Amino acid sequence: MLIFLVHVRDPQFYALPAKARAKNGNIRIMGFPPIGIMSLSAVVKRAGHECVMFDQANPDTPNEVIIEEIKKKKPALVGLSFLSTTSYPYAKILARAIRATDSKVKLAFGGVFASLNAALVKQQCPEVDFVCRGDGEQLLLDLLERMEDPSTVASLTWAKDGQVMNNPNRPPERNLDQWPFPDRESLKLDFVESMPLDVPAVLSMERFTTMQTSRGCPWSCVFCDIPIFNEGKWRSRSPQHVVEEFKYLQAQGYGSVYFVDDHFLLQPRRIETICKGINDNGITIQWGCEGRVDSVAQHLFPAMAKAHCRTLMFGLESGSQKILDRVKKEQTLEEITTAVTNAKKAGIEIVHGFFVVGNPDETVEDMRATFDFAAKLPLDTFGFNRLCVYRGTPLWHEYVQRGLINDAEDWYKYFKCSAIDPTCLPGEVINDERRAGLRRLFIYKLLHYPVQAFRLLRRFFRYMPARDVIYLIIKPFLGKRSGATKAEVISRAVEHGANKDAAALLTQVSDDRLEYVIEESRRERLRIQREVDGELVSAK
Ligand code: B12
Ligand code: SF4
Repeated sequence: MLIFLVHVRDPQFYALPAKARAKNGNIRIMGFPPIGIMSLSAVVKRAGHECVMFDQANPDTPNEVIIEEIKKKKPALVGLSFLSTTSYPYAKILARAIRATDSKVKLAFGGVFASLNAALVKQQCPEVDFVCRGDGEQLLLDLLERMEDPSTVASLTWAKDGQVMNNPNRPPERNLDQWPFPDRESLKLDFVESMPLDVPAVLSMERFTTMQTSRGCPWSCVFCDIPIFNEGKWRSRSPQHVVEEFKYLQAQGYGSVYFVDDHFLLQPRRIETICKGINDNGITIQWGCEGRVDSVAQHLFPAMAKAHCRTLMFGLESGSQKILDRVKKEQTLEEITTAVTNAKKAGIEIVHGFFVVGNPDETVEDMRATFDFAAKLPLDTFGFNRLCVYRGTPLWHEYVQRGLINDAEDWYKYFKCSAIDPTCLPGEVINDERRAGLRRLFIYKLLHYPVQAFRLLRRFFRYMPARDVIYLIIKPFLGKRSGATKAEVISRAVEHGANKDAAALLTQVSDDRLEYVIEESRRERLRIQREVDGELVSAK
């Protein structure tokens, strides 16, 4: 069977570098590769099917081209894969456009958002035949076998005689080693390593890819839906399987890998074996991962550094214990300090802290404590996102109970908590405090960690236009009216207020307006891209 798989992207989260072609002719993208569809492509191809992938980050394959290809090649199934609430509007529009031109082709949705809202998605998008919940590997194989009567395909939501059917869940697959490595060869795209942070910086132009060595997380922070998606379980590939993939990637010329695992640091023995395997096999790829600060694997940070772990990212969230407890993070300020210090002492080059501001019950003093705490930690980089609430999380349930959210009407909307929760500070106050906090933090870092600050700036200047680096540094000092640089607008300026607001608002636009709004924003993005390309050409 011929299957099309499309990774539906939210344009805020990738960019085309100015020199857009790699030596091998592939288009170069700053961002993460679509590992979800790449994993599925490898699985269906091994089973003897044909598979064509499309990634919406590729300017050569906009919706119109995908639809033309569907008309021409008549695939048996088109799978649309998307991650989050903010990409759902784009997926809806594409699904409807496909259905408008082909009434027969089978359409499937998959990914975290679709999984957690399957029945509602099926009702709102009747043009989509199947909503696939959770892991897709075995599910897709089963579906391809039983597409005409999918009543026995576990974890599938579909409709029979106008009734939405939720087939029972399949148990989370424990044997992840059975699946082939993702199909990274079939997309004409090369990804370069952009900084996986909320700044539009590139830290290396090495050929970059992602890997998933484990799935899930057994904690239950109130704002996170990972434990729900994975039924509170953590599952992993064997260290040998991970090292084999590293060997393969090294042979393919990759220089940098980021693990999309939710908590890589969970099992010490596994980490130790992976690090040993990397060294024993002469692998030189630099890699990065995320984990919790209460990890019992911290004695292995030196071994990780020796095995080329270059980036370690922690979900630190807040510098106020009261707020850490409120969001049920189950970690202490002491644990944060210890983990960050241990990682730096071990020689890990970039230690990053993810923080959230705009939490329930957070006061101005709590926010100030967060920035002052972050300033004193030996972190190399940091990001301060506004807290948002997603359907399915414990915080969502709390908001429904408190009457702040109407589950039936709001399920597909993306809210900053401060927009709906009166126990949060107002948005303006949060933004003002964040700007002031960043100013204090920058000054503190320059005075107390000059070498670290210098190294970071040197990295920025190496890969970004000088004016953008300067802008990035002075932005917090410019006050409220500072806009984005052009490079920021077209890049992963995730935390640029206006972009984030636009992404959030798009989830609240009525279905009739969606198409128009998305088309307008696509045009604007293209215009900016052309303008920037034009400027770069004339500068040469
Ligand atoms: C890497 C990552 C990113 C990266 C890269 C995204 C990319 N384009 O590849 C970056 C940093 C850009 C990012 C940004 C954001 N992310 Co993010 N991200 C992740 C992360 C950590 C891993 C995703 C991943 O690669 N998984 C590995 C692959 C193999 O899994 P998968 O894609 O889910 O696919 C599997 C199944 O879902 C299924 N499947 C998927 N598609 C299909 C299709 C079919 C037909 C079938 C049958 C099956 C199927 O099969 C696959 C194999 O089993 C997840 C957490 C997580 N564990 O999922 C959060 C996560 C998806 N992100 C999240 C969020 C909120 C965001 C942002 C909105 C953050 C923000 N506020 O700015 C943005 C929006 C991004 C967007 N809309 O595109 C949330 C989503 C919550 C929600 N309900 O909306 C998650 C769940 C994290 C969390 N709990 O907060 N993200
Ligand atoms: S530790 Fe991280 S992945 Fe686990 S529930 Fe909390 S935020 Fe989610």
